[in-house]
Formats: sequence, structure tokens, C-alpha cells
Amino acid sequence: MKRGVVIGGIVSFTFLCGYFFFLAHAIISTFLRHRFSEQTYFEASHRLLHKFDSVRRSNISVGLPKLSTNTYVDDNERDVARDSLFLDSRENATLLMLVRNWELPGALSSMRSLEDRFNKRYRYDWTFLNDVPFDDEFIEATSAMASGKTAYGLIPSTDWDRPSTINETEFEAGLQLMREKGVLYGGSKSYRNMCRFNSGFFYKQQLLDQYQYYFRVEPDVQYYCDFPYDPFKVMREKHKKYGFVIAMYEYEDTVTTLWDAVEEFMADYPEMVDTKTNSYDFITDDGMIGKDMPVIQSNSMYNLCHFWSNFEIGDLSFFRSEPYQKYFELLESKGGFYYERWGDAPVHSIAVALLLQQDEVIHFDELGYYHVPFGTCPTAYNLRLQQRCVCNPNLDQNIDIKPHSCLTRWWKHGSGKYFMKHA
Ligand SMILES: Nc1nc2c(ncn2[C@@H]2O[C@H](COP(=O)(O)OP(=O)(O)OP(=O)(O)O)[C@@H](O)[C@H]2O)c(=O)[nH]1
Ligand SMILES: [Mg+2]
Repeated sequence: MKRGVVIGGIVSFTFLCGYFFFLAHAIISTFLRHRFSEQTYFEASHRLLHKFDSVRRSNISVGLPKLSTNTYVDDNERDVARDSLFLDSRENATLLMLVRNWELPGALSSMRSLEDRFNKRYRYDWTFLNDVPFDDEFIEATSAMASGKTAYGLIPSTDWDRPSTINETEFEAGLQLMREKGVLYGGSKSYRNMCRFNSGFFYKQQLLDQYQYYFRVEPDVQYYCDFPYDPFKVMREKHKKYGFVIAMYEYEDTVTTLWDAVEEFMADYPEMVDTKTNSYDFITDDGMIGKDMPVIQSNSMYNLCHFWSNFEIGDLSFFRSEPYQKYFELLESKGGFYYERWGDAPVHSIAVALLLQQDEVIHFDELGYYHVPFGTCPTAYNLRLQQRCVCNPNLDQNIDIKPHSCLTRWWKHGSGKYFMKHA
């Protein structure tokens, strides 16, 4: 009996030892495996970290902490010399937003994005325009968000409201027709005021008199990447008068007779339109580009290509020039801003294409941008890393790779990709 108990004890003891050994082995090997994979991840991330040393932002300790950024760099680390270098080298320019009081959240979101990606280092002034007075909340919040000075303008009624020369019956009939056709903003009166204002009056506002360049910003847009340069400086140094990021086709129903007016302008002022140096072909060529036929068929010579004007950087002296004034006056005399729904995008784009030389127009292809429903994102992987982009150029919303983009037509007929001209 005693012997049996002893043997039983030995067996249980052995079993217990085995069990503990198994448990310890499992714990230790799991722990080691974890440490091993941790080590592997660590090494991999360390390798990756340094793989991009050459493109990583070298000025990480230089950022200027301000109200409008979430930088973790603390004040002691400021590189004062570098900051003042940016400030001292600023151009005569302003960021410009036409906006309504109720759009404040969207305005702040766009400002935040542009401040973080560009303006925090330069502190360019912001100019806000409105057809009614800005309220205190709007002024307070946007001033707090801006790194530069802010100014708020009230647009005179003569620059905004429908002129008395517009025939009300014809106007209402045009609205009704577009409503029935389901044209975007086709039934909106205020949208027409906005398009006419942006075509012929924004540059006449007193607050802009002091500036040479403007950068148009809209509520609820996003800038995907750090700006690798000051676009205003690029404009001045390279003698550019108009800069864009997205080009696409316009809805023909909104500009049915716009080209007739443009032809009249060209006939009246042939000396202002130099087809040898301008981008006439960009707005008239409707042939194939590579394998693609144009997705939009137009009933006039105008192929409906335009620069998407919700992003634009321009030289105000171009809009203030006599040729642009004559062009706008002729368009205005036709009433198409109201009887149809001429957009400021095709109006600006046709003027840019006809009145400027190709080399005075720049496509900022390093600047990632989004305005619902389309965006553009730098194609080069290295650029996206270097500029800390948050976009994917292969996604559907990237218009540049869609058939309804006019970018390849710009490459072919505008400035930039000269190799396409022989294609
Ligand atoms: N003050 C003022 N600003 C306006 C008015 N209508 C439009 N805007 C501004 O003009 C710009 C263009 O208007 P949007 O409504 O964005 O027009 P859109 O870009 O063609 O169309 P969305 O797809 O709606 O963005 C924006 O900056 C608007 O805030 C208006 O009646 N008053
Ligand atoms: Mg918009």
C-alpha cells in the first residue's frame, strides 16, 4: 500500500513537472517569438526610416509653431533666421476667399489645410469677400485661424446683383429651362451672381488694389501635400500670369452661346489674340489624344476644356489689363451670365488661352488638391513622401487619369510637356 502511494506520488510529481515544463516552454517560446518578430519589425522600420533620409523633410525642427498648426516643435527650437527668411522673401500677394457666413466651418477647414501645408511659413494675408457683411463669429474665427493679416470686404451691389439691363422674362425662362434639364445650379440666381462676379469684378475690389497676385481658396477644399515652394514666387520668377491644378470639360448646357461671343471678340480685337503664341488649340482641339476620343461632344469650336477655377493663382494685372476688360465687357453685353449660366471657369480659361502666351500659364503638378468631387495627387512616389501627401493617385477621384480630364490636352497644346507636341 505504502509502495503504491509512493509510486503514485512519483507519477503525479513527474506529471506536474512535465506540465509546468510544458507551460514554461510555451510561455517562453511565445515570448521569444514575440521578441523576435518585434525585433524584425523594429529592424524593418529602422531600415525604412533611413531608406528615405534623403527625401525626408530636413527642416523638421524649423517649423514655426502658431495658432494654426498642430506642430509639436517647441518654441526653443525655432530657427528664427530661417523663419524670417521666408517672411522677408514674400511676394505681393493674398489668399482670397469669396464666402458666405454660414460656410464658416468649411472656410476654417480649407484655411487650416492651406496654413499647415503652405502659409504657416509665409503668413500671407487673407482677404475675404462677401455680398452681405461678415458676422462677428466669422471674423473672429477666421482671424484666429490665419497666420497672416485678415481683411473683410463687402461687395458693392453693382458688382454683385443682376444688372437692370437683364430682361426679367427671358431670365426667368432661362432658369426654368435649366431646371427642367437638371443642369447643376441651373435654377440658382445667386450662383449666377457669383459666376459673373468672379468673372469680371473680383479683381476690382478695393481690398485687392494693393496686391499683384491672388490665390483663390474655397470652403471645404483640401491641400493634400506640403507645398514644395512658394507658388507666388514661382509665378513672379518664371513670369507666369495664371496657374492651375485641374483641367476638365464644362457642361455644354451652361455655355451654349459663349463661343459665339468669343468669336465676336476675336473678330473685333484681332490684335489682342496671337494664335502663334497662345493656347488656342487647347480650347478648340477635339481630336483623339492617344487612344482616347473626347468624352464630351461640343456643338461649337469650343471643346469645353477649362481650368477648374476653384483653385487658381493669378496675376491681377492680367485681369486688370485692357484685353481682359474688353473681353469681359463684350461677354457682359450678351447677358449670358444670366440667360444661360456662364461659369467663371470657362470665362477665365478662354481668356487665359486666347490672351496669354502658352508660357505664361503654369500647371502646378506638385500640388495635391481636392474639391468635391475631384482631386489631383502627384504621381511620383518620391514627391508624395517628400511632401507628406495624404492621397493616392490611383484612386477614382483623381481626375487626371479620367477621360473627362483635359490635362493631356494641355500637355499637348499648352506649356510643359513639349514631348507630347510631336505625338
Ligand atoms: N458671399 C457669397 N459667396 C458665394 C455665394 N455663392 C457662392 N459663393 C462662394 O463662391 C465660391 C464658389 O461657390 P460654390 O458654391 O463652391 O460653387 P462650385 O464650386 O461651382 O460648386 P460646389 O460643388 O457647390 O462647390 C465659394 O467660395 C462660395 O463660398 C453667395 O451667394 N455669396
Ligand atoms: Mg466650390
